[in-house]
Amino acid sequence: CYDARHHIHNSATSTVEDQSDPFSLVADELSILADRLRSMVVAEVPKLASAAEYFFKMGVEGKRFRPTVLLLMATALNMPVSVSSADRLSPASVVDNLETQLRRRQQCIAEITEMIHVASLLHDDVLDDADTRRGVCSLNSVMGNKLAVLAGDFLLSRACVALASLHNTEVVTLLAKVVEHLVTGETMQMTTTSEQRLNMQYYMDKTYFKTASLISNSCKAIALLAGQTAEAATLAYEYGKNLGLAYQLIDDVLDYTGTSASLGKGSLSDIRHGIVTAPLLFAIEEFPQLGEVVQRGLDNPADIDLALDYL
Ligand code: GRG
Repeated sequence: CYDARHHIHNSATSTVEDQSDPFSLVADELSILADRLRSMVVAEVPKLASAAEYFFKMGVEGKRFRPTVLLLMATALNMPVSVSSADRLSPASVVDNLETQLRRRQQCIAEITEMIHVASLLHDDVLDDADTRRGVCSLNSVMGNKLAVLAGDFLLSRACVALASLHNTEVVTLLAKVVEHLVTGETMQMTTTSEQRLNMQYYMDKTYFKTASLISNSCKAIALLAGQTAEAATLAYEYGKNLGLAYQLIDDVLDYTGTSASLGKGSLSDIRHGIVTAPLLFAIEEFPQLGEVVQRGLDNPADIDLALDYL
């Protein structure tokens, strides 16, 4: 994760396209995305404006993983725009224009996805009472929980307006449903019973809702806008789903292995909140006695230390 953050800042300033660095392939578009996000979060009430702008204007950009994947997928899937026989006689600039419009619509999906993602981070930090995010103080710790929740709502509203501007009901439905999935995943995490917390399938379902749904459905949206077949759109969805699941699994491992500096937030936060993720579930498969410790609830610091000894 740290490397990705490092890459993105290098890419944005690099003029040489490095074919082996996916971030650099879309560096120009990522910089347009940053500008557009800044211009889209202007609110009329100054307090709300400064809250909503917190992450977009401070240069605290995160890794931009989702927009990068989406822009790369657009590059891979866009076919030459088909033109009617009348248009075929038109100058090449007409075709260029259609291709530019398609790309712009796909960039809009990347912006919407990042706004939904940041809205979920703002709410998540309130729910977790987290004081650090993206290596700086979380918005809730600087401006309070109430403004952080409202700033998240504001970003969601801006995402909805941008979504509506695409005039594509299927894409609107896909991304609207993702917000429900994010809420579902978070609720599953908050209400896990002692039986569910040791169940790998429950963890994977929660991980789909919490992380993979946004990536998979936005990948599908990119394919649909590109005019791909339903089969190809489903493949784009499956690709995004597996990538999203892998991304969360790695994130969960890094919570154990990373440092606060490399993570941009505190480490060991899952186990300290009693949240059981993949590293612990795999360790329980190897050491069943660890399952008993985890089943007790991890409310006790001594149990957390005991569990960490097994990892
Ligand atoms: C208001 C949309 C909305 C949702 C409310 C709080 C909540 C329901 C959902 C939280 C979902 C959540 C925080 C999932 C974790 C996803 C995840 C892997 C976050 C970290 O993503 P990175 O590493 O972060 O891409 P950066 O900062 O780099 O963007």
